[in-house]
Amino acid sequence: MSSYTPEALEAGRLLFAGPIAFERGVVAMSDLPDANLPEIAFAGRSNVGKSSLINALTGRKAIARASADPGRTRELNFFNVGGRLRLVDLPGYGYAKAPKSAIARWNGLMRDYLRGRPALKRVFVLIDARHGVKANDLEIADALDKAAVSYQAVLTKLDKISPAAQADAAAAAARALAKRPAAHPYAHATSAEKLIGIEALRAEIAALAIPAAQPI
Ligand SMILES: Nc1nc2c(ncn2[C@@H]2O[C@H](COP(=O)(O)OP(=O)(O)O)[C@@H](O)[C@H]2O)c(=O)[nH]1
Ligand SMILES: [Mg+2]
Repeated sequence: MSSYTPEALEAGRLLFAGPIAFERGVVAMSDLPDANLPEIAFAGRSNVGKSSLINALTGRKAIARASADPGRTRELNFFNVGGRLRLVDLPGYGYAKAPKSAIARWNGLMRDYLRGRPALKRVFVLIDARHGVKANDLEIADALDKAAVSYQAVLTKLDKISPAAQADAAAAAARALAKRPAAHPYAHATSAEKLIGIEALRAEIAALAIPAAQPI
């Protein structure tokens, strides 16, 4: 477990209480916004809960379109949080209702982004609490280790497993990534539906943002 000071939790609350806007959907590396803010990306299998988690963090119901139809997110979607950082909703990997050539193109774009983006400060690798770390999560972890991009497991849909299983699931996810060079040792555990673990994740994110402007 990891704990956050009241100051860190307040910094997280304040960051997400301010203005947040969808900035752009990117389909090619040439469309990326200027790398003038830290970026935090959300990666994970289709349907793992990426868009729902971004909605929960921002407290806005549909800023990132969540969908029961897996694989609908085909772009890198950038959200500007108070001019202090960007959240990036990545295309889901795994199942998608699309031709193989299109899937290969999104995967290529995602890999190029993950490998070659100096502004990228952390990748949250979302893991369904019911299913644990899968082979394609480990492929992403391998790519991030190679590129020396810091990443961290975030369990989703915690409400779908029993309270007794919840602590074990987080520990198992952390264990599955342990000893990998770029992996963060602590796994977050969240539910977008029941708003579990959201304050802690906001605090984690706020620590990576550029500092808030001080009132004069
Ligand atoms: N019970 C539960 N369902 C969730 C949670 N997060 C997402 N879902 C559901 O899982 C499905 C996929 O979510 P979505 O955010 O679109 O996944 P994405 O494809 O990774 O962006 C939707 O039906 C969501 O309502 C959660 O924390 N708890
Ligand atoms: Mg989505």
